[in-house]
Amino acid sequence: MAALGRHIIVEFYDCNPEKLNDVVHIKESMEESAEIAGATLINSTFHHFSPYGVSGVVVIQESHLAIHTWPEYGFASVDVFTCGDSVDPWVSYKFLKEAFGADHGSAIEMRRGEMHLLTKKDFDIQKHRNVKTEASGKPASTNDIWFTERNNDIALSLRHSGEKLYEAQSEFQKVEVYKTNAYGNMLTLDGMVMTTEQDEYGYHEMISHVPVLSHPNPKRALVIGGGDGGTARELLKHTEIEEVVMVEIDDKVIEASKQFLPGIASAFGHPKLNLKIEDGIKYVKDSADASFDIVLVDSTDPVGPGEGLFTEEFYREVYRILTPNGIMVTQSESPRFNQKVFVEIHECYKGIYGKDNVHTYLFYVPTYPTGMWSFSYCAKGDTHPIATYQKERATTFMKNEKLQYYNEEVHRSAFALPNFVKNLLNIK
Ligand code: SPD
Repeated sequence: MAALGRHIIVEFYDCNPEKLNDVVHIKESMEESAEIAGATLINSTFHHFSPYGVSGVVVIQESHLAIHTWPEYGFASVDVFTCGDSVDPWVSYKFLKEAFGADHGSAIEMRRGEMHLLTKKDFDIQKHRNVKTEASGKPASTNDIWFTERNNDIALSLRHSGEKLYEAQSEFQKVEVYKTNAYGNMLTLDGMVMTTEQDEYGYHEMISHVPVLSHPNPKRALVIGGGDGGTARELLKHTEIEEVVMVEIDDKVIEASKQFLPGIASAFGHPKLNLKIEDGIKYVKDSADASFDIVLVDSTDPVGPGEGLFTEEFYREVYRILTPNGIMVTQSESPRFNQKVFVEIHECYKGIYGKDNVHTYLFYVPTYPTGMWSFSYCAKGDTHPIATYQKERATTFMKNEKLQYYNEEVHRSAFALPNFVKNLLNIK
């Protein structure tokens, strides 16, 4: 052989965008293309980037294959680098062109390590042979596949099994459930993490118990969104609440959660739960004045169907349907990850409820980018999350319910904001 290796640099055009955004499909195709070309797999690592794009590498005993995809352009760039005579990179090329549904492709081949330019060094190769590796035959291949949620500067990655437990493109969004290694099953909407089995309790306990235990007599609660069921589950632990109306726009979220997040979705079917599959914005608009004591906006992020839940018009309607002592709590994004939205919606709340009636609180959620997330407590009347918080009621409730995150100290301390957050919100 006149060179150590062959390297083909490939461009695939007009591919199927869905396929180029499917990390599992890409990983499997890249691995299979290596195997049929005669290569031996060592390991692979693949990342999906929210909302679109996949990068990955397959390490083979004979070098590597790498890919980067731009689903929005139907474009994939692929490198196939092989050493030795037993692997043909063009076999991988043909297979991948088919696998990505490419209309056309182009490639250039480079010879790597031209023999006439190389000089053998004084290096006793026998001395370095790893007898154990040779004796065991084929090296063990490892699986390394990651889900990544990111903005331009920050990302959070979770390793998963590569198996998608649920996948549906609903009228509103892409609904998926992955099996993660560290956090159990995970629900994502349009590539953004909504909840996982192992850390959901922080979000659901804090969005519910803080307002309910700060309200003197909560009877009717409304949840906007919250299709996984976790918020309703927590609200329904309060026996004084007579009815929880939950309005979720997307029945696929409920279907996926019932099937793959049964612990979170455990309150569906509860006699006090009045579940409505419809647009929450319209539901609020059509509701009577002063009809709910508690309104929880358990929304997605402000893109897709969640966008309208981050508008002044919607929050004014929520204010109208609250009883005089009513409380609205919204998920209000992250002070780091979504700083602009975080600041803007707080300004908006203050304009509606008054500066002294809006109280931001923080909680930790390891599976959301940056791990720091916020809720906003907005009081129509005189309730205050610390001053009117009912400590004894909270203690009894906590003991009975064996909560995993919420307790009375956490309730109070969640409102203690770091200086950088105070500065963002202009709090002295
Ligand atoms: N980036 C995640 C924003 C919060 C989304 N809502 C979570 C739903 C949990 N019930």
